[in-house]
Amino acid sequence: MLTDTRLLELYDSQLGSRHLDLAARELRAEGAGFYTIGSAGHEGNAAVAAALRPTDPALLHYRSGAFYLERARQVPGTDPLRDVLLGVVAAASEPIAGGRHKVFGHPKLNVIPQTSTIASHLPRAVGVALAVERAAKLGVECAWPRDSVVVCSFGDASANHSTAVGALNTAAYCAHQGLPLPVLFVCEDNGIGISVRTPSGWIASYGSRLGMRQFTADGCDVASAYEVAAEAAEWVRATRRPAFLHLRTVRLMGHAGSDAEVAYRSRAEIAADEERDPLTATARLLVARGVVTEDEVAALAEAKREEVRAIAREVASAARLETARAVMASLAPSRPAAVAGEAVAAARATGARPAEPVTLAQAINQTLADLLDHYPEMVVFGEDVARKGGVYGVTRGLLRRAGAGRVFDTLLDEQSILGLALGAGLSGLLPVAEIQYLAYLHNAVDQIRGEAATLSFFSSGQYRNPMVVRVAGYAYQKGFGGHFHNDNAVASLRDIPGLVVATPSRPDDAAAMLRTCVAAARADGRVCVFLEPIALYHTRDLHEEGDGEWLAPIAAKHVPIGRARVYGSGDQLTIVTFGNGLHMSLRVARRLGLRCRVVDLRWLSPLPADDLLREATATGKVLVVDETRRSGGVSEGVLAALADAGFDGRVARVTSKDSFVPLGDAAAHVLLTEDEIEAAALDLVRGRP
Ligand SMILES: Cc1ncc(C[n+]2csc(CCOP(=O)(O)OP(=O)(O)O)c2C)c(N)n1
Ligand SMILES: [Mg+2]
Repeated sequence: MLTDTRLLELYDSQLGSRHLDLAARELRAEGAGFYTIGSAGHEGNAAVAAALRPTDPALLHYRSGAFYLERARQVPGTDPLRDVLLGVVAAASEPIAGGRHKVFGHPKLNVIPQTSTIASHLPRAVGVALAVERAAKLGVECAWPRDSVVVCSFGDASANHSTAVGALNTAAYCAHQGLPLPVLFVCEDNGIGISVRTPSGWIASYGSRLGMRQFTADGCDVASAYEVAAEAAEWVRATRRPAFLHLRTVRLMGHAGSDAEVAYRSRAEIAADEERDPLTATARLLVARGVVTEDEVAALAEAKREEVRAIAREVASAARLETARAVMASLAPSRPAAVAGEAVAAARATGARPAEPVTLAQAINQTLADLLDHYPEMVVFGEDVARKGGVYGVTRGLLRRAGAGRVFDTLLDEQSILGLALGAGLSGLLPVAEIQYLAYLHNAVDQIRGEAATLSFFSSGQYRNPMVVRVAGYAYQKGFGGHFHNDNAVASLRDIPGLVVATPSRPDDAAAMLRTCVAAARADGRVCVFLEPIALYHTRDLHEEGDGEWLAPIAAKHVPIGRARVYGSGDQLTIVTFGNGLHMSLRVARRLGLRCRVVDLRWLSPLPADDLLREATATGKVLVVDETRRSGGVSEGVLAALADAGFDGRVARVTSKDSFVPLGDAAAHVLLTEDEIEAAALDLVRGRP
């Protein structure tokens, strides 16, 4: 049971949270604040913080203000009221996002900042919980204590998002198999999502529908909520199983400052919520227990109002982010020398490899094996990667080599695979996840776009989720699989700030580039997508059958991010390409007998702009050979890079069509062909338009 002192402290957190909401609206009215979504009515979540330890990683709902304050009480030297207000005014000195967003987050409090994309943090929460246990099993260092409980809160409407449903299902799936997964899901149920009501009883059985232990607490009664939350937290801590805490709350003061809820809620409904105001309930309890008098309780509220207002006045004029450079400083730390050092060390540690030439698939496979040997914290996972060794055999033998704790099959859900990488990277593991086909990345891409790539940005680099996501992609599978095994859509990756997109074409590059990506993840916390051309996995020859020119030995070297590779030094034409385009372009160049140089970009993001310009200028004629689509494809970026750099030579491009790829031989009608490359090359060299 909560002691009188603790009850008074929880009341203090609840009051602080409410007055932060009010101050945020005042700051908005004065034109100094930019965020008015508050926690009013949800202040019972202070009880959840009280039931947990400050070392338990927390991924919080945007209404978990009282949780944040109550947790900060447990950590000396923090100033949570100021933190939140600095966030509201987007001050550069705000301790987590540095003025980039208003979020609850603090490394000292183990509160990991979240995006505004509702439910997108649940897959990561599952990943963190799995990582806590996995790190212990592997004997590698973890960011959180061995007996942590991961807490993850969200709203009742958010519980319906497929991302939430997927993550909850993954948690239940793990528990069903006896895999330890210490996560406490807390649904802060105010019965509504902006203006849409949640059907009565929907959340009451949510966790139990999944076979999860469900706890129910009245968030408007902080004392009883604490009892339930403490029981739930202890149950998760002891059993290492996931649980679902249904915290019944009300929503006061509308969805946000700008929301006139009278438009969609009756006055009676609004009044009924006000009747259940959790602050009034705690005040009544304090008086009933004889801890304070009615006058004293009112004085406490007034004092808190003054305290918060005084800080609000101070922060209203705090310095904001002044330049693009300041805003972007935390996007993606990049220390090329450190990355090179890391990659070279990993390559050296491998020892000498027989200089026998291998295929692209073998090169990736052997490099993964070497890296698993070198990094005890590295884990490799995805659909079918372990027992089967991947659809194309790229991960074959890794399970036997590194064991089931480090190489494992996941369930069939790309959001969960990426969420696992997000949580694992954050917790200290080095995740190398696989997405089976590029076409299946798209339904989960927000886990890279919204989550992975923004964590450093929204935490001023204080949190990071290093990861390498291997994706099998591109077309040319001789008509097999249709669009879904031949997808060539890369636009949704190329515009993600800070994301590294690597695409190896040849075996030797694949090995070196994979080492670089893993090194960039480890040294700089980078998020790297490693896009592998399926059609080249087992390719051996280049010009003629049996020439073996697409095989190469794995050399112990590293490739800097954003550096191209150039074939030939001809002065007639520069062909710029990547992926399957390299194989086609080298063949065309030989057939035509032109004096060509062929540039393999190798990195689609960041593009190798310097190498590109140098090689373009060398001939003055550039043909971009791009197997992706004409619109939104890579060639647009290449042309723009040349134009930006002031290249004034001739430029042309050949691409695949703006189409999905059909099944069978019809695929050839929409995919870029060697004939098209040949014709365009000749036109450019002969000076035809
Ligand atoms: C993926 C996504 N879709 C839509 C929104 C816009 N949005 C913000 S909050 C919200 C309602 C959430 O309701 P609930 O989960 O019940 O949380 P509450 O605000 O009631 O605490 C919506 C639709 C969003 N942030 N993210
Ligand atoms: Mg709600």
